[in-house]
This record gives sequence, C-alpha cells and structure tokens, in this order.
Amino acid sequence: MDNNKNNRREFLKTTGKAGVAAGLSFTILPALAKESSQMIEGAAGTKFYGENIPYTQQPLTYAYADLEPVIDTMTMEIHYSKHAAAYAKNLADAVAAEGVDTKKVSLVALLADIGKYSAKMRNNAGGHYNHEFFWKSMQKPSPISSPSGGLLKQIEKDFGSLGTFKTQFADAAKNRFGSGWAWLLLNSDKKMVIGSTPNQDNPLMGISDLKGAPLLGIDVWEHAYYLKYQNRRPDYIEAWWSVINWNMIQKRLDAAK
Ligand code: MN3
Repeated sequence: MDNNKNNRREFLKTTGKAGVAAGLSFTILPALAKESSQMIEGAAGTKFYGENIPYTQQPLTYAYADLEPVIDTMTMEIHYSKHAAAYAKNLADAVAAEGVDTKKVSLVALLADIGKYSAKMRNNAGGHYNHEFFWKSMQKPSPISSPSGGLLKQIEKDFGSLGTFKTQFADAAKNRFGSGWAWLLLNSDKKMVIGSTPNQDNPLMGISDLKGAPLLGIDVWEHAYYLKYQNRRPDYIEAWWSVINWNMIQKRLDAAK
C-alpha cells in the first residue's frame, strides 16, 4: 500500500468524523480496504487482487422489489432465495466432503486453486461467489447512474470512452453462448479488460482463460432475466446499467490497484 492511499484513508476517516460532529448530512463510506481483498499469484508472474467474500450467503442490502422495474421482484426473490441459496448450500456440502478448512482457506484462495477440486466445488464455489458479488454491484435504479471520478478516468484511458466501454461490455454479455457471466476486470498489468466466462466460472479461478480482479459482473443465465425479458437478453443488459452501484465499482478498483 502506498503512502498516498494511507493518507487518503486517514483523511476520509477524519473528515467523516468531522462531518458527523458538525451535524452535516453527508456520510463518507470507508474505502474497500486492501485487507478486504487478497493477492492472487497466477501463472507467469501474474498478480492481482480478489475481493474477499464469505462462504455463507449474506443478507441483501435492499428489498427484492427495490430493483424494479429493471429486475422484477419475483426474479429477485427466486434468484436470491432459491438459485443463489442452493449454490451456497452445495458449496458448504462440497467443502465438508472435500475437507476444506474454511477458517484457513479463503474463498478467493479456493477459487485460485479450484482445479484441484471436484466439478461440484467448481460450480458452487463460483456460483456462490459470483452471486454475492452481483448483489453487491447493484442498488435502486437511477436514470443518471454513471461512473465518475477515478473510475471514469480509468475507463476512458483503457477503452477510449464510456460509450465504447458500455458497448464492449454489452457485446460480451450478449455473445456469451448459453449460461455464464460477462466481466469488467483489472488485469495484472492494472489495465481494465472485458471478457466472459461460461457457467459459474470467474476470473479468479486459476483454470479460467480470463484472469484478473473482477470489478463488475453481469449474470446472463436465463434465470436472471427470463420472467421479465424472456429471450430478449440484450434488453435486460441495456436496462441493467441503471441499477449499477458505481460507488462499489470504484471501491473495488481502488482495492485492486
Ligand atoms: Mn444467477
């Protein structure tokens, strides 16, 4: 961690307290600290950070209905309480059956080493991680939802413009054949790249062709959109931009750098 980052964190802490003391209405969220992510060392000297996520399903920070009309209430409820809950349960079964000490081996470390385990472990460790990551990437819809600040600067540096980034990301999501995920990630050269993974694989898996620190990911399994959008995956992807929690994406970028 460099000194600038330490200073900024100290500054945010201090100003946050000052804001409270002065009775001001703003709140400053703490940055997603480096400690909440974990360095992964891949093949050929690649190094990047993965966000730490617990092994168990966490409560949503919003209600099932809050993402309406982009994601309908019934889709959210079934997706979270049935599909995602099943990945978490099956992951718990797999770690017990395959002798993983979850107090010692983080989920990020398990994903990096996933080639050593069963297909059940791969599908459910990925499934659980990806969904927890996905829920945290969203918030109530806003028509003005857009990246800003350092996040926007990095997008413009690596893709040329916000429009080009959105087109490339949407194309990756549309063109993922069958079930899977499209990702924005920071690779080990600290450059943003876009790609997709099949099934419940993700860019933290050692066996994945696409590797890096995930910043944003969209679930393009039909269960994520079929009730409302049926076969119109592109419409779901287009609508999804307005529920992205860009503050969270900025925090992930800060932690991954
Ligand atoms: Mn899903």
